[in-house]
Amino acid sequence: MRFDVISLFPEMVTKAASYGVTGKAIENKLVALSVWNPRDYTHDKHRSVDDRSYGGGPGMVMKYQPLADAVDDVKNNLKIKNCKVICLSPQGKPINQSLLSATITEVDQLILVAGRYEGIDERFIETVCDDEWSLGDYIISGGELGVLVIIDAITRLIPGVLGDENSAKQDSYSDGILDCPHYTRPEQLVQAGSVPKVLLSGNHAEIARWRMKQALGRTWHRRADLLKYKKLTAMQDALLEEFKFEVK
Ligand code: 9D3
Repeated sequence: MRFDVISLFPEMVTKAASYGVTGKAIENKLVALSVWNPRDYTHDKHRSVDDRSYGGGPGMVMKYQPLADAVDDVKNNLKIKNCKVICLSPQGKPINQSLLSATITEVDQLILVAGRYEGIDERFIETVCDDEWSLGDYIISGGELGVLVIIDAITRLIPGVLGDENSAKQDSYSDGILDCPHYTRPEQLVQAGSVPKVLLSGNHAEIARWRMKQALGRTWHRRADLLKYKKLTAMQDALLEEFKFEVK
């Protein structure tokens, strides 16, 4: 997978992506990341990437031409067949795991356009972008953090990126439900209590059963919306019923 990011703050993207799982994946050439600054595609003496909004009102709008020329440059340089241009904005469709896993099967290159200011000239979104994505219903200051979230989440899905220990299988095993609680040493904390007994039992079947029950129970408590369309196995149904009964 290749990520080509169009951003006015290139270092925000390259620096943040250089840590942890994404950083290793880049080092190991499992993903490629380049960032392109729209300011490098301006021709006026002030190198303007934004201008006032037609119709008036506060805030500046990102100009069509520097963004379109940056995207053209990426496409002409690399000529990758299965490429999508995605722009990040509060008006986009909210991303989720299934949108991202569908994307990785369809595409070898993502061109991610990070908006700044009040937004991007709508004609760029209509004619250059294939889709418009959002992080969700809250306001942040620009698209870069959205770009980083997408790069991180997609990189985790690439075979060979995660070790066997915390593999993508582990992630998808608990697909659509919340994770169970976790504990580490010491066994007892005077201020905070002790570790659930079953986890010390060495009975792996009982432990797996307890973990699934806790995962289902807290999903029911905290995120009932996730269970609404989720098909549970007969075993999961029984475990959740047990959990609910014990709560009452
Ligand atoms: C007054 C209207 N605002 C739009 C709802 C102005 C505005 C706020 C923030 C315009 C652009 C931005 C910058 N945000 C993003 O570029 C952004 C974003 C977000 O704010 N929330 C969730 N996902 C994303 S992805 C990019």
